[in-house]
Amino acid sequence: MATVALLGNPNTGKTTLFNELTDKYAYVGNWTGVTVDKKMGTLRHTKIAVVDLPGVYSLNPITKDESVAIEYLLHGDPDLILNVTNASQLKRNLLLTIELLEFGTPVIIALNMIDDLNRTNVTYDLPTLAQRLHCQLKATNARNKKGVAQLRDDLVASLTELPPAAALHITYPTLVEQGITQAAKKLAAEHGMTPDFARWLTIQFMNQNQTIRAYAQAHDLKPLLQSAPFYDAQNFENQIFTTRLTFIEDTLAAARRQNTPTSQSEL
Ligand code: GDP
Ligand code: K
Ligand code: MG
Repeated sequence: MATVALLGNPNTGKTTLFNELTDKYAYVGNWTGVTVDKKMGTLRHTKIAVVDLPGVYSLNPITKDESVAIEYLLHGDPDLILNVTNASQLKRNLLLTIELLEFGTPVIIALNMIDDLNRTNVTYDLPTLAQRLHCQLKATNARNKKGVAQLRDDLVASLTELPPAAALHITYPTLVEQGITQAAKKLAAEHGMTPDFARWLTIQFMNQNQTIRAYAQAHDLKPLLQSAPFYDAQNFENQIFTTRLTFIEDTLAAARRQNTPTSQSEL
């Protein structure tokens, strides 16, 4: 049975959306040894499982609560990620989105709280965002149940009909990029990983993700990753962060439009 995982920053409306998308749910505790509950349900009128996870700002966990998201990606094997965002705070929200898009599992973005954005004079052209981010986006107002039925249909369609989009590949600064590419190639060849997962893992490892460091240790990947020529690259984390932020700013600038009284008015 297919599984959809809800992931996003705290307070973006994940649980509200989860409640609107599902018709029955249960709490499942103590999952992979983490004491935080995750909430599981089934997508209305389907047998597709939906999982609500604690909100995070990045996949690099600081607390145990925050590690649930990345543990779920590593071990939960979701078929589709529903990335719930606050449409008025995309610049910050898309930092997590990039980490999810790099992971390689298909992503649909809910631009939730679209009612708040509609009260400003800014709107976004969804086809432009979709093209730049390599994924579908849907505007929703989970509190007023607007856009939720369409989102549900999109989730079903992308699990049953549509070919999955390729993972997002942001090109990082030259030395960092060369290092990532080289280590990811070796990981894929020597450890049977998909190229997308190998690339994602390398980036997360170099970005000091402690969960991924432990994963690399457990799977004996550390020597390979630490032998990469960029291992001592100065300010690796800074370069990754800055490149992602520039990508987000360019993406939002390309998609930004002046709001008119009629645009998206039904939401
Ligand atoms: P979570 O932390 O991501 O699970 O977020 P919640 O589902 O708990 O929602 C946080 C708050 O945002 C609650 O007060 C919700 O009622 C509110 N909320 C959720 N979706 C929307 C929306 O689309 N528009 C508005 N205005 N508020 C929303
Ligand atoms: K909350
Ligand atoms: Mg919640």
